[in-house]
Amino acid sequence: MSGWAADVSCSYEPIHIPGTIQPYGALLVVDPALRWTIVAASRNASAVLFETPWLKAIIGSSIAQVLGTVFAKALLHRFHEERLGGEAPWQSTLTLPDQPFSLDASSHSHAGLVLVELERSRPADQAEAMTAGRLLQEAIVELRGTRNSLEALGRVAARHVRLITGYERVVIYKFDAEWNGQAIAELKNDDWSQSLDGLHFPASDIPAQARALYQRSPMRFVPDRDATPMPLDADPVWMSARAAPQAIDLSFARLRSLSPIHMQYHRNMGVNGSISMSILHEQTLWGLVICHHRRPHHPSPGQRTAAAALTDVFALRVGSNERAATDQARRRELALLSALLIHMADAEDVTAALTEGETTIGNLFSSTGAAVLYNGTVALIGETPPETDILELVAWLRTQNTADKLFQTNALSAAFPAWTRYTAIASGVLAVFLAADRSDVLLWFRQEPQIVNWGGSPHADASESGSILPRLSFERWVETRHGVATPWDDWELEIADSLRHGIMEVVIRGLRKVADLNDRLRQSQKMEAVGQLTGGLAHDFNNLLTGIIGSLELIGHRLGQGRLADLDRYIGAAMTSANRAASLTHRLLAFSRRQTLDPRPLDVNRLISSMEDLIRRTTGPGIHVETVASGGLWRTLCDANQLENALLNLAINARDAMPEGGRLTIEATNARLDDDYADLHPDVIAGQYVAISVTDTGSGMAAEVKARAFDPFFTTKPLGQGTGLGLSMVYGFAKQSNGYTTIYSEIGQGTSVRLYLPRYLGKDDAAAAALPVLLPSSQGSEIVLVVDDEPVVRMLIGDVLRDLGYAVIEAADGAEGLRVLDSPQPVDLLISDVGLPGGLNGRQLADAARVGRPDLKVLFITGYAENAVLSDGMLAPAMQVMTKPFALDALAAKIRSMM
Ligand code: BLA
Repeated sequence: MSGWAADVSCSYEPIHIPGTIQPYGALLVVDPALRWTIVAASRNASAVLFETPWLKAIIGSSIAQVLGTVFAKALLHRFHEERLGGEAPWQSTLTLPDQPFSLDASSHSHAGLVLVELERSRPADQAEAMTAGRLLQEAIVELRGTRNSLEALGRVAARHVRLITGYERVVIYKFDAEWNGQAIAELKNDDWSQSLDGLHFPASDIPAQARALYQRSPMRFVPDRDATPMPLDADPVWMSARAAPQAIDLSFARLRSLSPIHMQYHRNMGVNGSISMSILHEQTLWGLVICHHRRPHHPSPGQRTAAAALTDVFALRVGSNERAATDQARRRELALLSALLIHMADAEDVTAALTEGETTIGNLFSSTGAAVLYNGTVALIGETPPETDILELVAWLRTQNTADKLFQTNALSAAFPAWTRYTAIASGVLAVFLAADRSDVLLWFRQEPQIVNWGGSPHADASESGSILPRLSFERWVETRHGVATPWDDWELEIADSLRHGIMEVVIRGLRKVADLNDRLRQSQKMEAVGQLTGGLAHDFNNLLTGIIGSLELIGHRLGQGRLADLDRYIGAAMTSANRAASLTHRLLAFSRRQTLDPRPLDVNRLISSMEDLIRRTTGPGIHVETVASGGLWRTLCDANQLENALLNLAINARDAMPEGGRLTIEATNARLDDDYADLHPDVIAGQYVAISVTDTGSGMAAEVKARAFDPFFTTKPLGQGTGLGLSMVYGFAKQSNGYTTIYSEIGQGTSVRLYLPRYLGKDDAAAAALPVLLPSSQGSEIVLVVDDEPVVRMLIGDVLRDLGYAVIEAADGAEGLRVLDSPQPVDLLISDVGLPGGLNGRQLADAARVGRPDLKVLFITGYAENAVLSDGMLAPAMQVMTKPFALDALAAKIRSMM
């Protein structure tokens, strides 16, 4: 029987026994609609709650009568604030009057009921929780410092979870795209010979309904596999009055019994006590941290909480690791794409451009082979089936999903059995049709992943009654798989589509100028720099997130304990971290945006010092960053964002030239290029400049490298590490700003790139002056028209303006705005979103308004995607742009400066 059939069959398996719990704690079920009466309870409730279990009626009492009013009030409060979700139950401790022990409570609401689970604290719990907290801290420090390798990170996490909880074996389990999984790390007792490390397990071992639950509910805990389940008793009157008298849903109860078939699995594996915790990455179940013990094992609540927190930190760290890995692969393919397109723009022959020379389409997508069918000819690269079979395949492909430009599968033989004999080299295929007639096509092939080490045979056994049973053995079971290749990634499909687009534009429509490619390439270069940045920042980001989550957790904890004294401190810490994270994101977005050129008088010292932090984070701890601001620095006129972009590119180059660490100096000084210098350099105009140098102590460049350093696409970085556009962009930017770029470099000493930007002598621009401390308020009663389709944004802007003393008129779209502007209504300033519904965008609105009101001042506010509307060069006079998101005081300052 195949694994797939088992997955379907297992997905009907009930994932717990309804109506029973594990006996290590007690469960109370409360109906909020019935005045918070306890309507059901586990049969052990009074034994767990009371030292002397006299016959106290629990069912039928209110939760306040049994657990006290303080607890009941807090519970009610959380319920009304909807802070009792099963995903994040409320953890608290309470002590009942006259009872010598305290209770650890976990409460959540689900399906209209509130479930309170109580576990008696043991004498050692408090001390164990303290130790667990300390160990958790150590674990986080080590996880932060671990290099970007999944296995290394997994081992660190597993080792610390084991230290914190005392389990004999901890496994990090990762799902693949088909929900099969692999134990990617294992730490265990030496005397336990069974090893799961590296083994794969089929999807049916953790079937779909279990995965769906684990995505929402973070932990499964079984202290004793063989404990006798404890039944739930319910008030029969209440039960029969239920609209649908079904069992109480225990999905999110931490005490719930686990599926019997899974307990059998543990018996077969020799496991008794266990915990598994969900590793969530971008809202999906990435994997599990699985803990095993051969005997019963009962870590305390504090230890479990610490292990869960560590799992979350691991998930964050893994998330950034995966992003970095994808970024790197994507950047490599982007560089190849750029090279292919350039190649294409110069070449006469499409097929030759794609298949000959150093870079061919065969280099893309880790393919075994590729083919180009163009203009009736066929060219093959790498390992492929013979031409006749390829023609047969293409004839079939042309009949598939005829509306799509791309076709892809990672299991070709299943759909096209004629190719079953080629699975060893072509079990996956990606096809890109160049035009709608499907005559021309590019193909890539992938081979199957050969061998899988399963933990026991993945082909489930059926019992006599036909139900599927867990396997008996977990020994290594080697399978050679046929007919399935690694799936094509979404971003690979995107790149394939860009290539198709590029070929159509460049060749088929005859646009052979490199200039036509510039826009696309500039954007891909930016994406590359963003990738670099993200890689560098993700780490920091996680630190910040940890700060936020940690503080919030502490706040939650203290609130739970009713300790309100020190909360300000944690709220402050969380806010600080959140603000820092927000400013990093903001930078990143500003950077990746297609910019509208907006040259302004600029204080370079200020710009450099505002970037210092970002540069330091990008270059990493091995590089000492120093910025030198000289007094009396002249101002210059340029686009601040482009200058930031240039400096960042230079810093990244410098970092790459100093793999062993070193010093990076950024310095701004006044400079005079005199006539002698201008005579020597024909393109230089003598005059006053602001000179910004970026100097490293790295490997330096040889003369021939230096000579070509500004050429587009010239790069010294290994294939895949850069498109080579960094320096040429810097060069282009300086030229555009009427300045120059020079390089001084010596092998073994370092490199210094210097940007000369012309001195600006004009009137000071208010926006570039020092930031105002107080919100500037209106002088008279000027009138502002605000056009934005987003009501919340419109309201916020309106409120700020009114606070400042302006009169405000609001409009929800371009047409409504234009009606106001076409009327005699005086308007001093138009503030408009660029992207507006209803056929008239902000730019068109402003242009239309200026026909009748040529002096109207306009402030555009734009989001990321809309900037292109403004991007054809510079803005008309008295028009300015602000990009969302912005701080409200920055908006106020901008408006004041325009009035
Ligand atoms: C649940 N199966 C699970 C869980 C794990 C595994 C970790 C989560 C519950 C827990 O915390 O124990 C599987 N455990 C593994 C794997 C490793 C491991 C792969 O240690 C390897 C390192 N299981 C079967 C078959 C069926 C099945 C054939 O093998 C179905 C017929 C079902 N597994 C099954 C069900 C659950 C489960 C129903 C849900 C248990 C529950 O949450 O109630």
